[in-house]
Amino acid sequence: MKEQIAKMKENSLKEIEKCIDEKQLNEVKVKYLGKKGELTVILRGMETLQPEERPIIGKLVNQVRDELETLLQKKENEFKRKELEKKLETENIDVTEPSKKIKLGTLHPITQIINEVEEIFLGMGYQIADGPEVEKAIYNFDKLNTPPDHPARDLQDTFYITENILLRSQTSPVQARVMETQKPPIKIICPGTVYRSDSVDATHSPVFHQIEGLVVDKNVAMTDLKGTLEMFAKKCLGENTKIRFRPHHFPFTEPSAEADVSCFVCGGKGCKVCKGEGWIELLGCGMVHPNVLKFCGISPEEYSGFAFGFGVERIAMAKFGIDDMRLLYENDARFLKQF
Ligand code: 2U9
Repeated sequence: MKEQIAKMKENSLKEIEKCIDEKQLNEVKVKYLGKKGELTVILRGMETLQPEERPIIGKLVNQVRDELETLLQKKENEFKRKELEKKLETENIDVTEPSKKIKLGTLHPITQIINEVEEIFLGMGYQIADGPEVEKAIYNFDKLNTPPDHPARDLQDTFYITENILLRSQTSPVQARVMETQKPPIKIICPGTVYRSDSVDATHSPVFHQIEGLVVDKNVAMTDLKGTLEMFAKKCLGENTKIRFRPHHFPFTEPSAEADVSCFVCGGKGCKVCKGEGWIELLGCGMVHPNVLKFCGISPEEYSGFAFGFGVERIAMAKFGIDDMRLLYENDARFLKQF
Protein backbone atom coordinates (compact mmCIF):
# COMPACT_ATOMS: atom_id res chain seq x y z
CA MET A 1 0.00 0.00 0.00
CA LYS A 2 2.91 2.28 0.76
CA GLU A 3 4.10 1.92 -2.83
CA GLN A 4 0.61 2.61 -4.14
CA ILE A 5 0.49 5.85 -2.11
CA ALA A 6 3.97 6.87 -3.23
CA LYS A 7 3.04 6.28 -6.89
CA MET A 8 -0.15 8.24 -6.52
CA LYS A 9 1.75 11.09 -4.87
CA GLU A 10 4.33 11.19 -7.64
CA ASN A 11 1.66 11.18 -10.36
CA SER A 12 -0.49 13.80 -8.72
CA LEU A 13 2.42 16.19 -8.08
CA LYS A 14 3.46 15.87 -11.72
CA GLU A 15 -0.08 16.51 -12.90
CA ILE A 16 -0.43 19.58 -10.68
CA GLU A 17 2.81 21.00 -12.04
CA LYS A 18 1.58 20.46 -15.61
CA CYS A 19 -1.69 22.39 -15.10
CA ILE A 20 -1.91 25.58 -17.11
CA ASP A 21 -5.11 27.10 -15.65
CA GLU A 22 -7.54 26.91 -12.75
CA LYS A 23 -9.89 24.61 -14.66
CA GLN A 24 -7.24 21.92 -15.09
CA LEU A 25 -6.17 22.39 -11.49
CA ASN A 26 -9.69 21.75 -10.32
CA GLU A 27 -9.90 18.58 -12.38
CA VAL A 28 -6.72 17.24 -10.75
CA LYS A 29 -8.07 18.19 -7.34
CA VAL A 30 -11.26 16.19 -7.97
CA LYS A 31 -9.28 13.28 -9.41
CA TYR A 32 -7.20 12.82 -6.22
CA LEU A 33 -9.02 14.52 -3.34
CA GLY A 34 -12.67 14.41 -4.51
CA LYS A 35 -15.35 12.13 -3.05
CA LYS A 36 -14.39 9.36 -5.48
CA GLY A 37 -10.77 10.54 -5.74
CA GLU A 38 -7.77 8.21 -5.60
CA LEU A 39 -6.69 9.24 -2.13
CA THR A 40 -10.20 8.78 -0.79
CA VAL A 41 -10.35 5.30 -2.31
CA ILE A 42 -7.05 4.42 -0.61
CA LEU A 43 -8.41 5.62 2.74
CA ARG A 44 -11.46 3.41 2.35
CA GLY A 45 -9.16 0.44 1.54
CA MET A 46 -7.52 0.79 4.98
CA GLU A 47 -10.23 -1.44 6.46
CA THR A 48 -8.41 -4.42 4.93
CA LEU A 49 -5.11 -3.59 6.68
CA GLN A 50 -3.75 -5.14 9.83
CA PRO A 51 -4.65 -3.02 12.88
CA GLU A 52 -0.99 -2.18 13.60
CA GLU A 53 -0.48 -0.92 10.03
CA ARG A 54 -3.48 1.40 10.08
CA PRO A 55 -1.95 4.34 12.03
CA ILE A 56 1.18 4.25 9.87
CA ILE A 57 -0.73 4.27 6.60
CA GLY A 58 -3.26 6.79 7.99
CA LYS A 59 -0.43 9.18 8.87
CA LEU A 60 1.11 8.74 5.44
CA VAL A 61 -2.20 9.43 3.66
CA ASN A 62 -2.72 12.59 5.76
CA GLN A 63 0.80 13.82 4.94
CA VAL A 64 0.23 13.25 1.23
CA ARG A 65 -3.15 15.01 1.37
CA ASP A 66 -1.59 18.02 3.15
CA GLU A 67 1.18 18.19 0.57
CA LEU A 68 -1.27 18.00 -2.31
CA GLU A 69 -3.54 20.64 -0.79
CA THR A 70 -0.61 23.00 -0.19
CA LEU A 71 0.62 22.64 -3.73
CA LEU A 72 -2.89 23.03 -5.19
CA GLN A 73 -3.40 26.23 -3.17
CA LYS A 74 0.00 27.59 -4.25
CA LYS A 75 -0.80 26.91 -7.89
CA GLU A 76 -4.24 28.44 -7.61
CA ASN A 77 -2.77 31.63 -6.09
CA GLU A 78 -0.27 31.76 -8.90
CA PHE A 79 -3.00 31.54 -11.56
CA LYS A 80 -5.08 34.21 -9.79
CA ARG A 81 -2.10 36.58 -9.58
CA LYS A 82 -1.24 36.06 -13.26
CA GLU A 83 -4.83 36.68 -14.30
CA LEU A 84 -4.91 39.94 -12.30
CA GLU A 85 -1.62 41.07 -13.80
CA LYS A 86 -2.97 40.40 -17.29
CA LYS A 87 -6.16 42.37 -16.49
CA LEU A 88 -4.19 45.33 -15.14
CA GLU A 89 -2.05 45.36 -18.25
CA THR A 90 -4.92 45.27 -20.75
CA GLU A 91 -7.74 47.10 -18.96
CA ASN A 92 -6.38 50.61 -18.69
CA ILE A 93 -9.03 53.30 -18.01
CA ASP A 94 -9.14 56.37 -20.23
CA VAL A 95 -10.04 59.09 -17.74
CA THR A 96 -10.41 61.62 -20.57
CA GLU A 97 -13.37 59.77 -22.11
CA PRO A 98 -16.71 61.64 -21.83
CA SER A 99 -18.87 60.21 -19.03
CA LYS A 100 -22.29 58.63 -19.50
CA LYS A 101 -25.02 61.25 -19.89
CA ILE A 102 -27.27 61.43 -16.83
CA LYS A 103 -30.88 61.96 -17.84
CA LEU A 104 -31.96 64.98 -15.81
CA GLY A 105 -35.65 65.59 -15.23
CA THR A 106 -37.29 69.00 -15.28
CA LEU A 107 -38.86 71.03 -12.50
CA HIS A 108 -42.56 70.25 -12.08
CA PRO A 109 -44.78 72.99 -13.64
CA ILE A 110 -46.14 73.86 -10.15
CA THR A 111 -42.57 74.30 -8.84
CA GLN A 112 -41.68 76.39 -11.90
CA ILE A 113 -44.60 78.79 -11.24
CA ILE A 114 -43.78 79.03 -7.51
CA ASN A 115 -40.12 79.80 -8.33
CA GLU A 116 -41.09 82.42 -10.90
CA VAL A 117 -43.57 84.16 -8.57
CA GLU A 118 -41.01 84.09 -5.74
CA GLU A 119 -38.42 85.76 -7.99
CA ILE A 120 -40.87 88.52 -8.95
CA PHE A 121 -41.80 89.32 -5.34
CA LEU A 122 -38.22 88.99 -4.04
CA GLY A 123 -37.41 91.64 -6.66
CA MET A 124 -40.05 93.89 -5.07
CA GLY A 125 -38.48 93.51 -1.60
CA TYR A 126 -40.73 90.76 -0.22
CA GLN A 127 -39.61 87.91 2.01
CA ILE A 128 -40.80 84.31 1.72
CA ALA A 129 -42.54 82.87 4.80
CA ASP A 130 -43.36 79.28 5.62
CA GLY A 131 -45.53 77.56 8.24
CA PRO A 132 -47.16 74.29 9.31
CA GLU A 133 -49.57 72.37 7.05
CA VAL A 134 -51.17 70.77 10.12
CA GLU A 135 -52.57 73.90 11.73
CA LYS A 136 -54.65 75.09 14.64
CA ALA A 137 -58.21 76.14 13.71
CA ILE A 138 -57.60 79.42 15.53
CA TYR A 139 -54.88 80.37 13.00
CA ASN A 140 -56.67 78.96 9.95
CA PHE A 141 -60.01 80.63 10.79
CA ASP A 142 -60.54 82.66 13.99
CA LYS A 143 -57.64 85.07 13.62
CA LEU A 144 -58.68 85.54 10.00
CA ASN A 145 -62.07 86.87 11.04
CA THR A 146 -63.80 83.64 10.06
CA PRO A 147 -66.10 82.83 13.02
CA PRO A 148 -67.13 79.28 14.11
CA ASP A 149 -70.47 79.45 12.23
CA HIS A 150 -68.84 80.43 8.89
CA PRO A 151 -69.59 77.91 6.07
CA ALA A 152 -65.87 77.55 5.20
CA ARG A 153 -65.42 75.88 8.61
CA ASP A 154 -67.90 73.15 7.75
CA LEU A 155 -66.73 69.58 8.33
CA GLN A 156 -67.68 68.96 4.70
CA ASP A 157 -65.14 71.50 3.42
CA THR A 158 -62.13 71.21 5.69
CA PHE A 159 -60.10 68.16 6.80
CA TYR A 160 -60.21 68.14 10.61
CA ILE A 161 -57.75 66.09 12.64
CA THR A 162 -59.37 66.99 15.96
CA GLU A 163 -61.97 69.65 16.74
CA ASN A 164 -59.23 72.29 16.93
CA ILE A 165 -56.55 70.92 14.60
CA LEU A 166 -56.87 70.66 10.83
CA LEU A 167 -55.05 70.55 7.51
CA ARG A 168 -54.74 74.21 6.55
CA SER A 169 -57.26 75.24 3.87
CA GLN A 170 -55.21 78.32 2.91
CA THR A 171 -51.71 79.65 3.57
CA SER A 172 -53.16 82.68 5.46
CA PRO A 173 -52.33 81.17 8.89
CA VAL A 174 -48.67 81.64 7.96
CA GLN A 175 -49.31 85.40 7.62
CA ALA A 176 -51.23 85.44 10.90
CA ARG A 177 -48.26 83.80 12.64
CA VAL A 178 -45.82 86.30 11.09
CA MET A 179 -47.99 89.25 12.20
CA GLU A 180 -48.03 87.88 15.75
CA THR A 181 -44.26 87.56 15.95
CA GLN A 182 -42.94 90.46 13.82
CA LYS A 183 -43.47 94.17 13.96
CA PRO A 184 -44.49 95.98 10.74
CA PRO A 185 -43.32 96.75 8.13
CA ILE A 186 -44.22 93.25 6.90
CA LYS A 187 -43.88 92.30 3.22
CA ILE A 188 -44.21 88.56 2.69
CA ILE A 189 -45.44 85.94 0.30
CA CYS A 190 -46.42 82.48 1.50
CA PRO A 191 -46.36 79.68 -1.06
CA GLY A 192 -47.46 76.23 0.03
CA THR A 193 -49.71 73.19 -0.09
CA VAL A 194 -53.27 73.53 1.14
CA TYR A 195 -56.11 71.03 1.66
CA ARG A 196 -59.84 71.21 0.99
CA SER A 197 -62.42 68.44 1.00
CA ASP A 198 -63.16 68.65 -2.74
CA SER A 199 -63.76 65.77 -5.14
CA VAL A 200 -61.19 65.36 -7.89
CA ASP A 201 -62.19 66.68 -11.31
CA ALA A 202 -60.61 68.68 -14.14
CA THR A 203 -60.51 71.88 -12.04
CA HIS A 204 -60.48 70.65 -8.41
CA SER A 205 -58.16 68.69 -6.19
CA PRO A 206 -58.27 68.11 -2.40
CA VAL A 207 -54.56 68.96 -2.30
CA PHE A 208 -53.43 72.04 -4.17
CA HIS A 209 -51.03 74.97 -3.93
CA GLN A 210 -51.50 78.60 -3.09
CA ILE A 211 -49.44 81.70 -2.97
CA GLU A 212 -50.68 84.43 -0.69
CA GLY A 213 -49.13 87.82 -0.06
CA LEU A 214 -49.34 90.31 2.79
CA VAL A 215 -48.10 93.86 3.26
CA VAL A 216 -48.61 95.67 6.57
CA ASP A 217 -47.19 99.10 7.26
CA LYS A 218 -48.25 102.64 8.09
CA ASN A 219 -50.47 104.26 5.41
CA VAL A 220 -50.81 101.24 3.12
CA ALA A 221 -53.67 101.99 0.73
CA MET A 222 -55.76 100.26 -1.94
CA THR A 223 -53.65 102.04 -4.59
CA ASP A 224 -50.57 100.18 -3.29
CA LEU A 225 -52.45 96.91 -3.72
CA LYS A 226 -53.51 97.78 -7.27
CA GLY A 227 -50.04 98.98 -8.31
CA THR A 228 -48.35 95.90 -6.83
CA LEU A 229 -50.70 93.44 -8.51
CA GLU A 230 -50.50 95.28 -11.85
CA MET A 231 -46.70 95.05 -11.69
CA PHE A 232 -46.92 91.36 -10.77
CA ALA A 233 -49.36 90.60 -13.64
CA LYS A 234 -47.07 92.30 -16.18
CA LYS A 235 -43.96 90.51 -14.94
CA CYS A 236 -45.68 87.13 -14.75
CA LEU A 237 -47.83 87.22 -17.90
CA GLY A 238 -46.21 89.82 -20.17
CA GLU A 239 -45.73 93.61 -20.27
CA ASN A 240 -48.94 94.20 -22.28
CA THR A 241 -51.14 92.55 -19.65
CA LYS A 242 -53.95 94.71 -18.28
CA ILE A 243 -55.62 94.14 -14.89
CA ARG A 244 -59.13 94.96 -13.67
CA PHE A 245 -60.71 94.68 -10.22
CA ARG A 246 -64.27 93.55 -9.39
CA PRO A 247 -65.83 93.90 -5.91
CA HIS A 248 -66.00 90.64 -3.94
CA HIS A 249 -66.26 89.40 -0.38
CA PHE A 250 -63.73 87.65 1.84
CA PRO A 251 -64.04 87.54 5.64
CA PHE A 252 -60.37 88.51 6.11
CA THR A 253 -60.28 91.58 3.84
CA GLU A 254 -62.44 94.70 3.60
CA PRO A 255 -62.91 95.97 0.97
CA SER A 256 -62.26 92.83 -1.07
CA ALA A 257 -61.90 92.30 -4.80
CA GLU A 258 -61.20 89.74 -7.47
CA ALA A 259 -58.72 90.67 -10.16
CA ASP A 260 -58.87 89.61 -13.81
CA VAL A 261 -56.08 89.93 -16.36
CA SER A 262 -56.43 90.51 -20.09
CA CYS A 263 -56.06 87.19 -21.89
CA PHE A 264 -52.37 86.57 -22.56
CA VAL A 265 -53.24 84.37 -25.55
CA CYS A 266 -55.51 86.70 -27.57
CA GLY A 267 -54.62 89.99 -25.84
CA GLY A 268 -58.30 90.57 -24.95
CA LYS A 269 -60.06 89.92 -28.23
CA GLY A 270 -61.61 86.64 -27.03
CA CYS A 271 -60.39 83.09 -27.66
CA LYS A 272 -60.69 79.50 -26.42
CA VAL A 273 -58.40 80.07 -23.42
CA CYS A 274 -60.45 83.01 -22.06
CA LYS A 275 -63.72 81.43 -23.29
CA GLY A 276 -64.42 84.44 -25.48
CA GLU A 277 -64.31 86.83 -22.50
CA GLY A 278 -60.98 88.54 -23.21
CA TRP A 279 -60.31 88.35 -19.44
CA ILE A 280 -59.05 85.58 -17.16
CA GLU A 281 -59.71 85.49 -13.40
CA LEU A 282 -56.33 85.71 -11.66
CA LEU A 283 -56.64 86.20 -7.90
CA GLY A 284 -58.50 87.47 -4.85
CA CYS A 285 -57.33 90.43 -2.80
CA GLY A 286 -58.30 93.23 -0.45
CA MET A 287 -57.33 95.47 2.43
CA VAL A 288 -56.62 93.44 5.58
CA HIS A 289 -59.72 93.53 7.78
CA PRO A 290 -59.13 95.64 10.94
CA ASN A 291 -60.29 92.65 13.03
CA VAL A 292 -57.52 90.48 11.52
CA LEU A 293 -54.88 93.08 12.42
CA LYS A 294 -56.30 93.31 15.94
CA PHE A 295 -56.55 89.50 16.41
CA CYS A 296 -52.88 89.21 15.40
CA GLY A 297 -51.68 91.89 17.81
CA ILE A 298 -51.29 94.83 15.40
CA SER A 299 -53.14 98.10 16.03
CA PRO A 300 -55.54 98.91 13.12
CA GLU A 301 -55.40 102.57 14.21
CA GLU A 302 -51.67 102.71 13.56
CA TYR A 303 -51.30 100.24 10.67
CA SER A 304 -53.09 99.08 7.54
CA GLY A 305 -52.33 96.39 5.01
CA PHE A 306 -53.28 94.58 1.86
CA ALA A 307 -53.39 90.88 1.04
CA PHE A 308 -53.90 88.71 -1.99
CA GLY A 309 -54.05 85.04 -2.85
CA PHE A 310 -54.20 82.74 -5.82
CA GLY A 311 -54.11 79.08 -6.73
CA VAL A 312 -50.83 77.99 -8.34
CA GLU A 313 -52.53 75.22 -10.37
CA ARG A 314 -54.85 77.76 -12.03
CA ILE A 315 -51.89 79.91 -13.12
CA ALA A 316 -49.89 76.87 -14.30
CA MET A 317 -52.86 75.59 -16.31
CA ALA A 318 -53.46 78.98 -17.93
CA LYS A 319 -49.78 79.65 -18.66
CA PHE A 320 -48.94 76.20 -19.99
CA GLY A 321 -52.32 75.57 -21.68
CA ILE A 322 -53.20 72.54 -19.51
CA ASP A 323 -56.92 71.72 -19.59
CA ASP A 324 -57.12 69.09 -16.84
CA MET A 325 -55.70 69.61 -13.34
CA ARG A 326 -55.33 65.86 -12.80
CA LEU A 327 -52.46 65.80 -15.31
CA LEU A 328 -50.42 67.85 -12.83
CA TYR A 329 -50.56 65.08 -10.22
CA GLU A 330 -50.17 61.93 -12.32
CA ASN A 331 -46.42 62.41 -12.76
CA ASP A 332 -46.46 60.94 -16.27
CA ALA A 333 -43.00 61.77 -17.63
CA ARG A 334 -44.41 62.14 -21.17
CA PHE A 335 -46.57 64.98 -19.88
CA LEU A 336 -44.05 66.58 -17.53
CA LYS A 337 -41.14 66.76 -19.98
CA GLN A 338 -43.13 69.15 -22.17
CA PHE A 339 -42.61 72.02 -19.72
C1 2U9 B 1 -54.09 87.57 6.29
C2 2U9 B 1 -55.01 88.48 5.89
C3 2U9 B 1 -55.58 88.40 4.65
C4 2U9 B 1 -55.35 86.46 1.62
C5 2U9 B 1 -56.29 86.49 0.49
C6 2U9 B 1 -57.53 85.78 -1.19
C7 2U9 B 1 -57.95 87.05 -1.10
C8 2U9 B 1 -58.07 84.80 -2.16
C9 2U9 B 1 -58.04 82.50 -2.88
C10 2U9 B 1 -57.98 82.61 -4.33
C11 2U9 B 1 -58.14 81.25 -4.95
C12 2U9 B 1 -57.20 81.31 -2.56
O1 2U9 B 1 -56.36 79.56 -4.22
S1 2U9 B 1 -57.55 80.14 -3.80
O2 2U9 B 1 -58.56 79.29 -3.33
N1 2U9 B 1 -57.54 83.58 -2.10
O3 2U9 B 1 -58.94 85.09 -2.91
N2 2U9 B 1 -56.59 85.46 -0.27
S2 2U9 B 1 -57.13 87.84 0.10
O4 2U9 B 1 -55.79 87.35 2.57
C13 2U9 B 1 -55.21 87.39 3.81
C14 2U9 B 1 -54.30 86.47 4.21
C15 2U9 B 1 -53.74 86.57 5.45
C16 2U9 B 1 -53.48 87.64 7.64
